Amino acid sequence: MLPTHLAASAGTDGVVPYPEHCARRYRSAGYWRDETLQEFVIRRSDRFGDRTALRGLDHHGRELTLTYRDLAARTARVAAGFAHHGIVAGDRVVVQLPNQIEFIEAVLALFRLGAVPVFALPAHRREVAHFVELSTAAAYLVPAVHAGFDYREQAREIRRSASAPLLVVVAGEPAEFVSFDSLRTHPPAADFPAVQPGDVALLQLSGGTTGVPKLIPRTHADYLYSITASTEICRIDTDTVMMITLPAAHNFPMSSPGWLGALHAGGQVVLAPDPFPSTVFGLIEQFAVTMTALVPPLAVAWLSAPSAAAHDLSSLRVLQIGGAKLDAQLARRIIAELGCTLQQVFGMSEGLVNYTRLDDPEETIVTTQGRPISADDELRIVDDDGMPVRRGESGHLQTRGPYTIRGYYRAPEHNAIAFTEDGYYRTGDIVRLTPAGYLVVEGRAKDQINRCGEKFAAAEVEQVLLGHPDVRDAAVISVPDLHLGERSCAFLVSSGGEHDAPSAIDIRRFVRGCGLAAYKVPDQIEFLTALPTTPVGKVDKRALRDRIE
Ligand code: OOB
Repeated sequence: MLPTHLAASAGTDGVVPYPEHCARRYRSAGYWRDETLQEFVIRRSDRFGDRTALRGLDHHGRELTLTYRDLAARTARVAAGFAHHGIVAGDRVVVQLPNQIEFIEAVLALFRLGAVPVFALPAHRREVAHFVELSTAAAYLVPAVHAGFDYREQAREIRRSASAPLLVVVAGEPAEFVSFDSLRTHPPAADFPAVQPGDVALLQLSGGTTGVPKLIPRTHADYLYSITASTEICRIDTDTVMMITLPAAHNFPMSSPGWLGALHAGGQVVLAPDPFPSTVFGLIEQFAVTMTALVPPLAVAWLSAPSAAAHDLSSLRVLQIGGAKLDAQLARRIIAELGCTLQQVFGMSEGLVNYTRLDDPEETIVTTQGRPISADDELRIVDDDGMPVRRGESGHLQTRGPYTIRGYYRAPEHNAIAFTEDGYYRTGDIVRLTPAGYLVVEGRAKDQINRCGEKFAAAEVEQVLLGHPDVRDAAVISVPDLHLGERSCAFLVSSGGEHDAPSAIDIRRFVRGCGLAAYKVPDQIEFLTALPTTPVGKVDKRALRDRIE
């Protein structure tokens, strides 16, 4: 019999392991090391002690600067606080905090305990109940009120419907819940049961291509490899000042190389509470920020902001752009107008990350989405029948490697579709390879919307729309958009005929009322008498796209 804390571990249950011969190879090649995120903060503190680790606002709105030593001390207390409330190694804890000090503290404390953070975005609403259920979470961590939304109310609802007891911790006025501040009052715990490098360290969110987002189990060894290799590629060191502009819970600003990479290398992390020029330009100037990561629509907003000229942005050395396709013309403008090195990043929370290298020729940086981190990232580009295309031709990207998952968490049926029999992840992206081995993203085969870098499955919104009493049929597609990159457009067939169709406002209110994250509410709504179909009777989304164009 396993001790209880190991039996409950996310490392064994619902996770598709790497085949043993691959694991052996990744270890012997030095990718997977005998290191875990559990010791991360202690080792960094031993090495970088009094250097500044983190700047940002806490939930009181106070501006804090923490050294590596401060961060380790806080983490030890918060970990002890979680343990006091019964959280043990292997427990899943849904974390839904904005870019504030408590987010980093909580995540590092959970790693310390060997507990497994599940990363929700602040924008998620009814999705969170699903994450809690699917991960059988032991705890849920929220702000009190953020951007006008009371997360305690959401926690109450989730707790009412949850099938197991749920500890709720609030960074802010806690009401009937446990306050995050109280976790910090615990005497620091010296030790917790050791986790293994192959155990699951965290659960990331997938954009989703079907009904609801899937959870992505990343192990200590694979995640640390992607982080440390990324710090080398991006030349992160103690001089790096990394601003976290995107939500810190997203895989890109967390690990590519992100805040974990900056902390690993002894750099500084600056948390931006929001990504808008009015906030971030001041932070860049004040803290001499050297690097940050954006999605393309934000880069557009930065370039067109009148306040750019009023700030000294000259400290910015590298601007990473990823999460959605960057147009070559925009890429050229970024280089010319911001005067920094551009780095394109084509990555996915499931694993594979591609970077243009900092010393690549400008043409490569502008026109490609980079090449993989690892010599052992295996890429396969296939046609619709699964046959490899000729080199240089475009096709579906499949991948496996030392930091790409072999399956979603507790999702055997979906895994049978999303992964090939020989363990490749079907990315759903259409790409081609340049002669130099760089990837160019040409499009997407998956039925997903990538709005401002935030992805969601068309099917998730379609299901909600079909719940409207006056909607008989629904199809959601993505439409190119100047400001958002892509916007969503819902084509609806009303049950009462075209003249009795509900209004767009009514539809939007309905979708919001069902509790979907705001970014999933259709940007555009069109009514049709019937949806076009393909010869086999499926909704013809291509015809819908043509209609819009
Ligand atoms: C990142 O991760 P996810 O999981 O939010 O989204 C992954 C998907 C990719 O499969 C692709 O469809 C799209 O987002 N994508 C891009 C892209 N980067 C991501 N499409 C075109 N060009 C790009 N540069 O978005 C992510 C994770 C780690 C690092 C960077 C991005």
